[in-house]
Amino acid sequence: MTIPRIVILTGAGISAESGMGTFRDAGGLWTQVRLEDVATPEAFARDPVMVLDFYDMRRQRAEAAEPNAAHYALARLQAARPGEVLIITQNVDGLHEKAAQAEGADPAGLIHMHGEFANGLCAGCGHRWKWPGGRMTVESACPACGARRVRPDVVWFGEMPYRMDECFAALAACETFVSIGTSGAVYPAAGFVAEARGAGARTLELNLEPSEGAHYFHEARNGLASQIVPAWVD
Ligand code: BJW
Repeated sequence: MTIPRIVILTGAGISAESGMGTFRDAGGLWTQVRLEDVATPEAFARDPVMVLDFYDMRRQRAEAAEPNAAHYALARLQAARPGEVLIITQNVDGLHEKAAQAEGADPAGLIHMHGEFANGLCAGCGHRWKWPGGRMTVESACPACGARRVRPDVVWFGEMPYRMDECFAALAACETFVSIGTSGAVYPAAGFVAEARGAGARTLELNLEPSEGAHYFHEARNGLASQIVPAWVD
């Protein structure tokens, strides 16, 4: 991809109206389950059955979910401006891809910095592959090395998010940075606005309410993603 003019960071809030739930809102995932019990490499080493069951339940919900008006609006923007719009998503649910396919947007304009439910990862050899469907269990074997240490290809706390060099290069060169549906509580994504603004980008937050980092943005619009994202795009 050429250097994009617009970089868009998305978080759980963009998928909330597709039924995916968020992490830190009232009733969010981390108010129901301790993240230390399910979203760290140590948790997987301690209790792989519980961690795999937790992710199987969420993978099934994601497979059944449909994009909402916000995902479609971003995909339309990408399709209308080929190569100019990069979406960096923290979400692992696959809803940006479904929208991109429907709107004819190039999937190369999407970075999954926290991985994808749709893939398996071998905790032994690091091989990543498209998960064929069905349950991921402690009996599942890596197709590359045969180890029975298969886990979802998602980035847990203490792990390095994916494709950070590409993200920071795009943030340093973009004209506009837009953050959608993210609380700004998790790094390195929470630092993207400062990075882009420091390099001269215009910055905009689209979120239900002001996020933890709202003061870093030039402009903020608050409301439901399904309404404020299409309004910004169109
Ligand atoms: C709506 C809406 C609607 C609702 N419309 N809006 C101190 C101690 C220990 C560690 C650290 C530390 N300081 C920093 C760290 C590092 C740590 C970290 O940030 N910890 C914080 C808790 C402090 N980060 C890491 O470990 C990361 N790795 C790392 O830093 O590597 C080193 C490195 C250094 C330098 C450069 C590069 C790397 C890895 C973080 C991995 C996060 N993983 C998870 C789980 C993924 C798999 C899974 O799904 O289970 O990622 S945690 C979870 O949080 C998930 C999300 O992607 C992420 C962010 O959440 P998000 O999307 O913002 O959701 P919410 O719920 O927080 O917010 C939703 C927002 O939407 C809200 O604002 C609502 O208002 C809004 N909303 N409905 C519009 N309808």
